[in-house]
Amino acid sequence: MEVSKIEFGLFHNQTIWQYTLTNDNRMKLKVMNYGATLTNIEAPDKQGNTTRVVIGSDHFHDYLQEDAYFGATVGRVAGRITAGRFSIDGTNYQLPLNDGKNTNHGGPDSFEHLIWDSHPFSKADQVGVRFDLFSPNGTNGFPGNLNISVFYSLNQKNEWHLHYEATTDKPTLLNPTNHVYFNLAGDPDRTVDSHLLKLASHRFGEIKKDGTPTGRLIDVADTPFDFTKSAALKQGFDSDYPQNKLVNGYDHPFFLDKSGEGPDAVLEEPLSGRQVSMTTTNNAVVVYSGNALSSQIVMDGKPMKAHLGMTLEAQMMPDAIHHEGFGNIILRPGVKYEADTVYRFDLI
Ligand code: G6D
Repeated sequence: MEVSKIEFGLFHNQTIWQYTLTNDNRMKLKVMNYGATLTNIEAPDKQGNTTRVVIGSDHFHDYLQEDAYFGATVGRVAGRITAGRFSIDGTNYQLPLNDGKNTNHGGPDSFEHLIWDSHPFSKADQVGVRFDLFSPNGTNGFPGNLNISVFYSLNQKNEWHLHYEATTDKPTLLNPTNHVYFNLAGDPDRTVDSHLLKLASHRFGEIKKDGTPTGRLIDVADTPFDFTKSAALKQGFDSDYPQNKLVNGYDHPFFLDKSGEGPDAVLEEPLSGRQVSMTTTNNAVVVYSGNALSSQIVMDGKPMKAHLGMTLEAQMMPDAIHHEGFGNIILRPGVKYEADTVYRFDLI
């Protein structure tokens, strides 16, 4: 196994480093210190061909023209916070509104646009990079001086492991995720329509027109949100089911059953034979099927289009601060935040 690095670009006169993590099974992970962002995953198909299986680019400047958070670390709070407002211990906070009347993904120019300190590491059973960020009190309106680290690692079991750690000196909100878009086909022209998804989730979060949760958890039975058995994404693409029509696909949190049996999510692409299984300590996974991707965004010379990739954003339920039962995302002084998500790549 190996970790190597190259100069990937310059941003505000600071060097952007791209690290390549390689294991002995021909799997590669590429990550950069801009946004602690995953820029590529290469994994073999059933014929042994390795190719890109996530949306990304080998050219740093592509990331400066896109607002789709490709592979980015998202925070302090992934997803929307209604009206960008919340209170903790009786103190009210107002965040900048960067998504209509709400705040999305931690507000403008957040984790995904910052340069993180990067520290490669190599252990007997894994190679990786630790990214560190200091987010000062008041950043985008969030209270507390926050120190956060994101550990990316790759092992010999073809597992991409994301480990998060954070501390704060004042009560604040924290609900980070990674915004990777998978497309396991390895063909940049093929959408994820025929990708098969299985989720260990019997309830999904209903959303409003503006993308914020209503607070209702809806049973997936007899809806295009039923992925309790493996099903093709396209069941929600041409559906007239109101929650699919609202967003032209999926842009929804799935509340995980946490039954303790098997992975929380399994995504498969039958032609290539590739499979990725996800397990997380979080209580939800947001499935966004790239509905808004358009040819205005070009990555690696390829124009984007709707449904060219889909996310499995492991996180606590969006807008949790406003909905009972969505989980706790308040981080307090003296508590060490920790979360883990593992994506394991196999062949069907
Ligand atoms: C859109 O509503 C979607 C989000 O879920 C997604 O994260 C973003 O595009 C990239 O805002």
